[in-house]
Amino acid sequence: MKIQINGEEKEVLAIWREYNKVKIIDQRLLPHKFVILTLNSHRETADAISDMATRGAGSIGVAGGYGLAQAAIEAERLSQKKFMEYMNDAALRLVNSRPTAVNLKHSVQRCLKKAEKGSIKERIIAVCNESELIASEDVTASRKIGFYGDELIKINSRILTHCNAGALAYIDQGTALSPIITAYNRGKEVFVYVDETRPRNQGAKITAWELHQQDIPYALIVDNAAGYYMSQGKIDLVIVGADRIASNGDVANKIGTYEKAVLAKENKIPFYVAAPKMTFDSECRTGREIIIEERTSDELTHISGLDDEGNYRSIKITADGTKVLNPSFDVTPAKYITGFITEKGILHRPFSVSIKKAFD
Ligand code: RUB
Repeated sequence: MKIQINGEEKEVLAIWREYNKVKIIDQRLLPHKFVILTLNSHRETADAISDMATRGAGSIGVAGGYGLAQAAIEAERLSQKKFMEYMNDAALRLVNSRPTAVNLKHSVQRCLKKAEKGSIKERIIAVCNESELIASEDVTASRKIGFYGDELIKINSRILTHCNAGALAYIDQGTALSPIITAYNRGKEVFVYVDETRPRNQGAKITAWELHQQDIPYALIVDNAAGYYMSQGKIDLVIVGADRIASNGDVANKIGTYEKAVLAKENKIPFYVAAPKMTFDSECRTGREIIIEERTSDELTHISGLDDEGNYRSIKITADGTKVLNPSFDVTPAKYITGFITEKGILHRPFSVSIKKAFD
């Protein structure tokens, strides 16, 4: 992703590894501060995932693989038995750092498998290589999702997206934003409606910033405005990302996605989910089996940003003792989804057949 920092154009990734250190863009501070964090151990990487310093299904998947590579290096001097104990413990810690996005589990499982055979040295190399393979597969999948999704975007399309499924969520062009970026770079005029995405405002803070960096025309809207614009005939297409997709096509994504999908159907607007193979969970039959992460109350009771003096602040917006419920994701039943934009092309109904055919 190309970004402007202090007037200088730079090419950066959301996450990368330098041997036993993981580097991430601290997404909690965007768009006001651009800070690269160094994570020195797999424990720090697990904490960065649960604190959402890095976020988005793809990025936390890559972080999980890199975390396991760190764990392998940390366990270098242990016996084979102790090495595996250490790796299993690290894998559990990483997988449990966030429960909903299945990319994390898939990535950690793949890397853990590489820790099972050979000398300790061979195992470390195999785990590190697998973690890099996952990151490079994401880049390829992101580009292919852009390529296939581009065909859905007509000249002057007005597209709604929810949360952030761009370069910060999934290297290197994102999932939901990748078709939009591809279409725009091929000369199609587009306009993006960006849901703010309460409570953490990933749309307002990250998606709007990413589109701005790429000069793609957009407007930020409050979450409650999507239905209004749909009913006015101002939205032609909805594209969102996903955190876990069940075998029947039910989709877990950021809280509020379900509402947008129902509204899209009511207004006869195509609703697409852009996601790679890693986000499809063949072990999960329907959306009912997906664990929905419940996050802390301060995400609703407080709001953060810059004050008039340019200082980063968190302020309380509710009365003391306010009771909060804060599910981070919801499940959109497959019946509301027009299709999946994947690295294997667009998947159509019946999804239980097309998903199996594409990825088995
Ligand atoms: C992120 C979110 C994104 C998906 C898709 O939630 O819901 O839409 O993860 O991302 P959070 P990707 O900010 O809570 O992690 O583009 O990586 O598939």
